[in-house]
Amino acid sequence: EQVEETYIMIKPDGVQRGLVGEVISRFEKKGFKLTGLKLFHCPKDLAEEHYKDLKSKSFFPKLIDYITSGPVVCMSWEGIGVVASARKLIGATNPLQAEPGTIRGDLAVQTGRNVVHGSDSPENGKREIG
Ligand code: DAT
Ligand code: MG
Repeated sequence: EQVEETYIMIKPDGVQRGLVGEVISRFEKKGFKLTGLKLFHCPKDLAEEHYKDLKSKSFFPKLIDYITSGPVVCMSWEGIGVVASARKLIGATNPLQAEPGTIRGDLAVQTGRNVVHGSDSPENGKREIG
């Protein structure tokens, strides 16, 4: 396991519902290091670039509308094995399938409103932080 960085984003529903502190707290308590943070209203073209791997999916237009619907909190987190570990802390994409104890398992119901994004590989971590 190596020191790496991942991109974590609190999505508009998470910001709107007042879950920013809760999400940050879980990564802090785990022991990861916050290396960057900003509140940001994502423009459409950047949202499409961020989710470019999903461009062919039927839900893509709704996903872009949702992610650009309000401010998000953009963060980079550093630590040993942080990319995979963050995905475990976040839980499964569908919150109804996410284990209790995970962010999505504890705090969300709908796939289209699943509170938080986490990079799925160290390469995508670098790309998404950029
Ligand atoms: P994850 O966010 O767990 O990495 P993903 O990369 O497959 O999941 O998809 C990105 C986001 O797109 C996901 O957080 C919510 C949305 N999404 C994925 N699958 C969906 C589906 N079947 N219906 C609606 N939205 C979906
Ligand atoms: Mg993903």
